[in-house]
Amino acid sequence: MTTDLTTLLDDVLRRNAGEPEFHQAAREVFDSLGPVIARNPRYAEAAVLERLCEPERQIIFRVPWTDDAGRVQINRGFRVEFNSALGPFKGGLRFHPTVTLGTVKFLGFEQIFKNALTGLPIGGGKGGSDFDPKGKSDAEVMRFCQSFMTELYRHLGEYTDVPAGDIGVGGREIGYLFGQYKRITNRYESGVLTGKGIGWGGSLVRTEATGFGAVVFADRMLSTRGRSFDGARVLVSGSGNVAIYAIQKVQQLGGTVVACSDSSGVVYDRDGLDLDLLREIKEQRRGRLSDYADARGTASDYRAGGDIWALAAETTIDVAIPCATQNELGGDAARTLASNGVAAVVEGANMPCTPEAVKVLTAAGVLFAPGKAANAGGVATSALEMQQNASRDAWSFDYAESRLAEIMVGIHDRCAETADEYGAPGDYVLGANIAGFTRVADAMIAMGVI
Ligand code: NDP
Ligand code: 2IT
Repeated sequence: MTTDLTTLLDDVLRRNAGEPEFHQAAREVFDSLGPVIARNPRYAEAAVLERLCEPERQIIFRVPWTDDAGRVQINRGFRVEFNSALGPFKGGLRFHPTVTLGTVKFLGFEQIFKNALTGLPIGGGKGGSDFDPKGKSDAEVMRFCQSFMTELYRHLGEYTDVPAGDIGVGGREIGYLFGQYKRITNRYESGVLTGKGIGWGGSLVRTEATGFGAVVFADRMLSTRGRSFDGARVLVSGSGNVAIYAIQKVQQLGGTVVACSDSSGVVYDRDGLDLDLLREIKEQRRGRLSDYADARGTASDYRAGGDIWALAAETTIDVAIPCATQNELGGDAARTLASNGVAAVVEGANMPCTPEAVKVLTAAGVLFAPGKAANAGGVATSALEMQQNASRDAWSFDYAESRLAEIMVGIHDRCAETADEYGAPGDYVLGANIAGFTRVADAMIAMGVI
């Protein structure tokens, strides 16, 4: 990193004290940008990076709601509208007890570059709450979502800010949020939220998009080394939206996913996971992986509190796809994967690999795809949902999936070509950061100092 960039990063860290995840995301981007700023002094002259690191608007609000026992509960709501140079703020909402402003800022910052990489007209933002949907009744979730939207609606709009799901926010929550927005504004403004139900403005393939897209990206990346998913053995961490559809696409491409996880444990099915059963338990019953293992009997080995990546030392693994949460794959796990012949690690989640893990993997020659490139299929398909809403149209599954695949291959190739152009072939982190940054930076410069 140049001295100028180091000074600038120090300033960002100082101005955003106590936000370690945001620091981590910013540092990774700064680490990549030296060469592009050296080649284009106008980026420094226009203070593009300083502006990029300062969200356009940050909203923090109280969310009061009443639980089923009649007690008043208070949560905190966030929306960080980070950058709208390329389009309306776009990014998911996360409901999880660990959510802080720093979490939302890291996710919003990543989202700027991710959305730019899709080539679609979407800016970057993120939101959420420290509300924990686990163990809550549908009625409690509804009351929480209604209260959350009663405050947030004034900041949203199909041309302003368009949220979607993330951890803890799926079709049920988007339905309640959309209903309250519609009620308050008296507008059927379909394009104000994405991830809607298929019968009322949603897009086919949005549910599958992040997991499918990550595997399409991985497949393209493996092909650069003459490999594929056919016959591959794969680990997918998590067992939520992204994990489930990553598993499905790996299976469709002829691979076997032998394990997945949740925050309580790991299931290891040496001959491959039963996806129908997994979906029934997670999507229909909102159950735990321990329930899956109970239903699967001897075909499944459940390890409470286990570490999914340690399985690479026990059985052959070709590809690892972390799809749970940030910093879930650290240096030790990376060493286990690298020393046991894993060919590729592909981030389905946002920033699941620690900086040390990324260093270990790349030093060992393991292909590594950063989340902002590999998991962009979700938000890209959200933009396709907005496109369908704007034209009052509904595409077929096959057409939407073909658009997704085309976008993912495009992102892969843009990252790979950018890495080549900057003398770092195979460095997808550098390629993603520079390609995403350039698109946003050029738009910001064109629009003047705003
Ligand atoms: P879900 O809520 O559907 O699933 C999250 C999964 O990750 C669950 O299995 C959950 O287990 C597990 N998990 C969450 N936190 C932890 C933790 N601290 N330790 C271990 N496991 C954990 O979320 P998504 O699948 O939508 O999101 C997963 C990741 O993908 C996130 O990083 C998200 O930001 C990212 N992402 C999501 C997109 C989307 O379209 N949904 C798009 C792009 C990225 P448990 O049930 O026990 O909590
Ligand atoms: O991290 C992400 O890209 C998402 N959670 C999806 C965002 C979206 O607007 O579809």
